[in-house]
Amino acid sequence: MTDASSTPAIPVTIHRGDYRPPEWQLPDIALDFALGIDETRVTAALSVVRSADAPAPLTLRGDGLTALAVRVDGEGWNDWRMEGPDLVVDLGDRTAAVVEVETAINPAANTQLMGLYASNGMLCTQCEAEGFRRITFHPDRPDVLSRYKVRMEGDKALFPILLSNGNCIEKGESEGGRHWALWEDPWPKPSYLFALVAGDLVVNRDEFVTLSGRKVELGIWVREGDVERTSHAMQALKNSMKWDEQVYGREYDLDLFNIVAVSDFNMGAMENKGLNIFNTRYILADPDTATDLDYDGVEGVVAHEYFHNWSGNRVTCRDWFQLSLKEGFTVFRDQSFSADMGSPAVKRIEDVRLLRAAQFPEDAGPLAHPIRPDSYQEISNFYTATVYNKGAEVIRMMHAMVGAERFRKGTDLYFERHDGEAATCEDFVRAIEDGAGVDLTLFRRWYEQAGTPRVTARIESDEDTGERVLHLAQAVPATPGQPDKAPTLIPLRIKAFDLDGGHGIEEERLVLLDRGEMAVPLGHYRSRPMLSLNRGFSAPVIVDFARAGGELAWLAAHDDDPFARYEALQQLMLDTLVAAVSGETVDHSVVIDAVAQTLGGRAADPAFVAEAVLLPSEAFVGDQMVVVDPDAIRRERLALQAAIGGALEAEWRAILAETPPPAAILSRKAKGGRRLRGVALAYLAATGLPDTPAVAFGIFSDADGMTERQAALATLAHGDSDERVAALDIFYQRYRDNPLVLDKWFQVQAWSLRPDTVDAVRELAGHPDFTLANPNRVRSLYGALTGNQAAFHQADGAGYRLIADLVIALDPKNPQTAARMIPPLGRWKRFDEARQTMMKAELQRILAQPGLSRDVTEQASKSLL
Ligand code: 0A1
Ligand code: ZN
Repeated sequence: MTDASSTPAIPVTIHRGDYRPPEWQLPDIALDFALGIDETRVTAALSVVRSADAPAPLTLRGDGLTALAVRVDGEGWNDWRMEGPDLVVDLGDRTAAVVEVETAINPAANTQLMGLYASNGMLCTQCEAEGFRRITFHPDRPDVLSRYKVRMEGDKALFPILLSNGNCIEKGESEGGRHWALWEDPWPKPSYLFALVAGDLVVNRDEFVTLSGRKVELGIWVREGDVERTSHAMQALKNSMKWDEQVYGREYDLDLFNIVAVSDFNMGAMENKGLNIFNTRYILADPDTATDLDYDGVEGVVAHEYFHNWSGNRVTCRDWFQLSLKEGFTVFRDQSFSADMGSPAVKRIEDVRLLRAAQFPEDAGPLAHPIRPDSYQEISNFYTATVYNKGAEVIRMMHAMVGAERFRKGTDLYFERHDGEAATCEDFVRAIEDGAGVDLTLFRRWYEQAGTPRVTARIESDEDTGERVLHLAQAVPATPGQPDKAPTLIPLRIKAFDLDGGHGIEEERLVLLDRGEMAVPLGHYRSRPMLSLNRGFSAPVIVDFARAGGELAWLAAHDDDPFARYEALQQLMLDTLVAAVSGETVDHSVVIDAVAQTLGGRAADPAFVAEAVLLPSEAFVGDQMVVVDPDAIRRERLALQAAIGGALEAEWRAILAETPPPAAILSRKAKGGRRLRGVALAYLAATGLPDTPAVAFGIFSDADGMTERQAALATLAHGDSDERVAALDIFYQRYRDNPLVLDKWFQVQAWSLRPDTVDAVRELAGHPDFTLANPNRVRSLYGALTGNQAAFHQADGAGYRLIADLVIALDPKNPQTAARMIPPLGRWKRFDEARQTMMKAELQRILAQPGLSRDVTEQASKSLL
């Protein structure tokens, strides 16, 4: 198998409407692996049962495979042929048979990291979405579920540990220093949940007793030397298991739950049944090497993969168009879990920030698609912020409309109805309707329509009677392939504050905006009430609401919903920045006063305060503009930062003068305290006061953990001091052998606000520690650059060129990761003509490459539309 030949760039479009049930079912599969790094022999025995009425050939999908032998019911079989990469076996009029196929694969040559591949001498698998067909011929579609028995044999010295799904039912030694193990998974599962790991690993063992008293053995497998860094992941796993019992009534269903961490992985982690495989980034954490945010990432991803055991594995997806069925729901579940483990308000702020940073731009660009897409060329391209994060928002809205108790009735019904099945998004919505007793007819449009709805709000006042009416209007913008949109059901939590007293403050209510325009009577007020709208971000929409002066500042200080307070202050900052970028003279004092006021609450909730006083990102400011001007945004944002930094210098210094909480303490308060110190340092440094590099270097040197150390390093990296050079060098020397920390070293340099960042990134790509073979490393350098708006959009187009060069170099090795670098180039419509021309030229240059993968072809060609 060679990687180049395995993904032909034939742009075949698959349509959701073309779904047909499978013609053959495969109730049982026995796999036999003779393991080797350069060659692994796979014998698959598929018991097949015809489900079609009439004889039909058995089509087994392959990707880069050759059939070395085919047998049917134990006999050599000649009635088969290759159709492109697939194996078609003619079984005549048989209705059942055992089809055996032998293949040989080369894990060491598998740089795509899909199927069976080698990573640091260990063998592991990644099968979602369509990687199983790179291991053996198989229908490889999620609606074909089988019980798996897996036997593997290999050199005991190279592969002392042999793992697969389910339980190990037998093992033994064989000749020539080899050994073997037999695993059996009693739960029928689709092929994308198959997993195998063989390597030299050590384990952190623990156990969990389920609600019904069953003992589950837990294991987190890592490389020697890493086991000390797995305790946070283990605690997160046990907390997740308990939470899913308490909140969703879901119990774990095997005697064993294993997690393996690998350093070469395309995504975050994978929920294979009973054998989750993780990017090391989401398992390993200790105070010296991981920041508080890294810790939260571990907790969230461990929970996410664990929750998939029910939302994804026990109930899986009928086809890949239903991906949000498992992903949107599971993200909602992991978000709720993390909120319960920490601060709900801060978690909501982080989730909304991510949605706005990653999903809103996607929904506004050429790659916009509904959470349940209608078509795709390469399914790997649809593991998107839309399917995951907007998908989670859609579930959250249903939760908000019916309340926790009725929502639980709905999910209970969903799991009961569809356990063991491959279901659809429609099945989920119907279960919520039936279980919770709600009509979601109109709400279903969230599954059909792409684009972020825009809600326009206006308060009409009758000065004589004091009556106030809120007028709401909604519009969903046109997106590729969807020129006309219909109104959908938008649940908006609102509250009106009466400043004149007397008439009493209204309780919060949930307004269901279920038509194009709607009037909501607010009651009688002597003066215009302060209106808090879309509280808690109850709907993933953009709100246009012209506010009276001072309203945002009042809400930032007084709203009783912390998210709404955050939102008001952000809007105030955003309005100020947009005005400044548009050339208006702005008065920074309103923002400064609001920041000062918010800082007053820092003792009670430092984490919230840290989030609230942070300036909106450059990209988010850009999203408010018709034509993004990256240089002006950079300039004005730095100016506002410096103004806040200077005006409140004493507070920032006071915060930094306090003794930081010890890094090993991970309480909400300790994490919040560190976060606020990072923000304080950034504000102070923005002033450019001469002592700030020394202050940052002091924090860097004194830090007893990575949160403070990285914050100080990132601040220094923006500047031009000797301390910058020294800190980068110290950091590198100290952590050069720790890949996850070295990623941070690349990342802070690519995030830098220095004007020479693009050149620095180009140079770092030639650093001996840089490699295209490791997706984390690629993201730490190039991913960070695309997130650095003014650098990526540097006026001479050097940033665009660098990303296009990367895509071209990476595509032959790892098309999935290469394709994920393209969307930033696809945002060209939002920029000036010169930048548009250069961005399009780079997309065209990519498309002109011969032998391009399907992944990159789809993303680059759609990005030009
Ligand atoms: N289902 C996983 C995501 C995932 C998807 C594709 C992969 O292939 C490289 C890997 C992981 C999740 O949601 O966590
Ligand atoms: Zn997932």
